[in-house]
Amino acid sequence: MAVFRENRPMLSFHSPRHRLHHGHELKDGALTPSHEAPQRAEIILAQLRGAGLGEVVEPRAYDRSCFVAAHSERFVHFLETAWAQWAAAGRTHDALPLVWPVRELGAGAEPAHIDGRLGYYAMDAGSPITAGTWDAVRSSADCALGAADAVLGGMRAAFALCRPPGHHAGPEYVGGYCYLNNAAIAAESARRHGARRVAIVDVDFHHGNGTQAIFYDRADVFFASLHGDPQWCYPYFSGRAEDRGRGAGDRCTANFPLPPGTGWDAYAAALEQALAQVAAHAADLLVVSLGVDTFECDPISHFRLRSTDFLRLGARLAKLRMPTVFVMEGGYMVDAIGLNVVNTLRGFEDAA
Ligand code: FKS
Ligand code: ZN
Repeated sequence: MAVFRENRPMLSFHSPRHRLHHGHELKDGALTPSHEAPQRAEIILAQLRGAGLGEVVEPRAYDRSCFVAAHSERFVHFLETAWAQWAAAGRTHDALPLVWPVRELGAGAEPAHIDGRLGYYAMDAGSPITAGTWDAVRSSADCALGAADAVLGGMRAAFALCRPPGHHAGPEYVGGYCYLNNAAIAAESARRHGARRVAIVDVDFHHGNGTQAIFYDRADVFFASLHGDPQWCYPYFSGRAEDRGRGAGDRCTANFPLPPGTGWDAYAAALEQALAQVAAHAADLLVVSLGVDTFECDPISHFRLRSTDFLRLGARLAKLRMPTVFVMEGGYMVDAIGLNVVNTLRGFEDAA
């Protein structure tokens, strides 16, 4: 049973540098400003400040070795250098991949040309790289590391207002608006600072394929995800109930694919099962990949949670009685994104 050394309200982490990243995505074949836009974080921040949930602070800058803990060295080097190489080739629009090493094309050696490197380190064309992307991405991971430090230092809970999000980013690839896997970086940091076991619960509408991949072989980090069934929902190629971990990590991954149209009752039933497994794993620290794109009005997702359901979600997570790091992932209905995030945190705090 975890012991909380402090009983102060939660602490939140936010960096204004997220604004340096504002890219485009291919939507129905046309290049348009991404749904993953700066106003998402601005609206969450405004609601958070008005909610009386504790202080919002800027994280310190962490060393790149904290990112390499969850990703490969060469991948982090790619993120650091991609824009400069793209710009040196005379390009001015967002850097996007257009060719991928699928199946027998294999994952041979990393090409030298920027077009080859972009495809080598991406699962899709959903993570544009712009001039300010790397700065924003680093600041997002810093938020997750700051929140992990706060909880490791004895706080009951902390919220990392990460932007861009992270849970689709794998050991060596970007994808689905994600670059560095903030939740995985927080979990790794917790492990390195003394947590023997960590549990990650991913409640974003989309499967956290990147987080799953990073810990798939490991027993020290348990990963559970509730998400839209990949038969019908992005990222299509991961998140099946049969995928339960490998080797030492066998049974340390739990996936709950749910049909489009899922509302609170069916969602809550799956959540019970997921959290029973989290409790059985007896972790020292909980990381919640918090996406609020499960909201009924989300423009790109297909669950039907209401704003008040997020209060219940938060309260149920609090019942685990674990030190908890909330890491922001998705949510695209900007009119409600702040309310839905704050409701989750308030539900947690009120039940704590
Ligand atoms: C469906 C197109 C799907 C990509 C969706 C990415 C979702 C990202 C996310 C994250 F948390 F990472 F931000 N496009 N018509 O919400 O999972
Ligand atoms: Zn999502």
